Amino acid sequence: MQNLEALRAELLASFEQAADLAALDQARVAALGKKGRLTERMKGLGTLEPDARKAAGQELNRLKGELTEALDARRAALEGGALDARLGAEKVDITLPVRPESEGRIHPISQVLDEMAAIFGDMGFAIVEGPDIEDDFHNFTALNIPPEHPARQMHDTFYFPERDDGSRRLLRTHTSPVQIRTMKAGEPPYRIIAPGRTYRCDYDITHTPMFHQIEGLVVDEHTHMGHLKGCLIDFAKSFFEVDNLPVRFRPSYFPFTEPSAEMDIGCSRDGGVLRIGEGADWMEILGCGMVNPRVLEMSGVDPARYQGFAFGLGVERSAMLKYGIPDLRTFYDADARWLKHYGFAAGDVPSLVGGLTR
Ligand code: 2NM
Repeated sequence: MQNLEALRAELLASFEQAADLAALDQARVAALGKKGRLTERMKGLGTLEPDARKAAGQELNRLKGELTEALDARRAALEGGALDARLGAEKVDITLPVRPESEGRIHPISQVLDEMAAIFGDMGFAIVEGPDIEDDFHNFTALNIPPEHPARQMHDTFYFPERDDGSRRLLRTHTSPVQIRTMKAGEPPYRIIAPGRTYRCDYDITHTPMFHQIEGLVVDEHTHMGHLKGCLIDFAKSFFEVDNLPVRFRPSYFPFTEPSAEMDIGCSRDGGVLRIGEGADWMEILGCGMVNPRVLEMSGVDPARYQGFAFGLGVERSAMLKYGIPDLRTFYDADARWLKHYGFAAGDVPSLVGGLTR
């Protein structure tokens, strides 16, 4: 057995030199296979005297164990190297469309909802959702809308059939019931926006029976009209991407706020083209006000301790103004050419860091 050490070195070297898994397997067969170099040595043990055979057998077995370990280690290294090489060679651009020929577009409503969520999210608002099917209390009563109010009439609100107890459920006519539910569910302070679908029994050139709103609510111990103005002015500048946007607040009336106001932004309509942020004209963009103490009370919030502001705006109308879409009814025609023209590329997710629109 004097040249066992030489065989060991030779076989170990043959494993190390194997450049890939196939070459390593060849080296394994040449060493440990049926007719391998080590196997041949083991077969030769039978010709030895018993004492010598025992010692030589132990030596060969030890070497076999060592070679098997070396093989495993080299195999693991080659496998790892193969994976590294594959990872290095294969590149996947996860920002590409799933199919290069993909023509999908983000609908302007989704785009504007995402933009508004980015703006209010950046100001610290949480986004809250609620059911489309509501009851009288959350949609009307808690909002201080009296029983004889025209909004409650059959021809303005979609009602479901009467139930056994005489109550009727309805499709929410605004997202305000989400604010009511939020107030009833937890303690102030609240700082939320409620985006979503709303329904009114109306269809003409400026109304569709389903449309979208975003409403906001901020309630704390010392929230005041200055907060309302600062928040909504910042929002409008950010949304319309105009730094010195002219704004004004006009007194208005809503049952759920007192005082109430409507917010206008400056614009021009010279030659029939609307330009936002310049000129002598005004354009109404949203309604707002200080939450009526009666609304706070009906929602379980102590009006002697807390006060706040709320606002609401139409998403379709905002999209039309910002992106120059002339006809409301085209939003829901499901016309692929319209969507290709007015839609947005997937992956262009609005953020204040990247710019709302690129
Ligand atoms: C508007 C205008 C003004 C409003 C009020 C509330 C609530 F639930 F807090 F009382 N939510 N939304 C509100 C206030 C909505 O839409 C034009």
